[in-house]
Amino acid sequence: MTQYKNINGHPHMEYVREQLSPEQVLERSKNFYQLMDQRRTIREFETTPIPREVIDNILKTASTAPSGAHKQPWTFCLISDPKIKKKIREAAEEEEKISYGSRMSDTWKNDLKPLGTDWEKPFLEDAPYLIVVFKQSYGMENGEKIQHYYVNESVGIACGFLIAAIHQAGLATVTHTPSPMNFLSKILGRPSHEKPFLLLPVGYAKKGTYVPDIERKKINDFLEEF
Ligand code: IYR
Repeated sequence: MTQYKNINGHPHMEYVREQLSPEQVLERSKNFYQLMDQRRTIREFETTPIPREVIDNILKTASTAPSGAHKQPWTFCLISDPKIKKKIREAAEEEEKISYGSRMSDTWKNDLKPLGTDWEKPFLEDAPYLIVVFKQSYGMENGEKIQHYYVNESVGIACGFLIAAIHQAGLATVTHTPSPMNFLSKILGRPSHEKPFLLLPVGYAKKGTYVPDIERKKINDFLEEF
């Protein structure tokens, strides 16, 4: 039976944790690491449809993320309409052409060379779904402003959960950040308190696609222990 008590006049319920042996904890930590270590950023997708229920599960997973004062300061826009995907691709490529042509420094472009990126973004039409994540600088309820906290941190964590859920389901994505991104607010008709944060195409990785042969930092290279 779930136990309840009041704290500051608000209902709290007892948190019952899963009972696992130390061996099970070790096994689960290892399995999850091995799964996540297989994740790669994918830039070429199959057009194969994905059941809507899968996408809903992925989105619901993202929305389990912790957030400042539990304000959940995010809106996820889900796009499958080919006409809107085309509009987004055209607008993104227009910006990216300028970025790669003149806005990005030579150092930046050099840093991207190993990844093989360019201004062309066919994945914005090929992937069956696009998810555009908006951060809410503040909330709006019945015409009233609601204060939000740690918005970037909260939305960033939700995006991390989203990317993990996409990978865990056997699907792929790329964290696309066309800059500037305000065309997304216009195309999707978002209110002014919402700002575009990240664009993620979701689909199956294209058969025969290639990813850069890069290494991840080893634990001793990113960990400082005290
Ligand atoms: N937004 C551009 C450029 C780009 C920037 C970084 I930093 C990357 O890691 C990858 C790409 C694009 O999406 O191509």
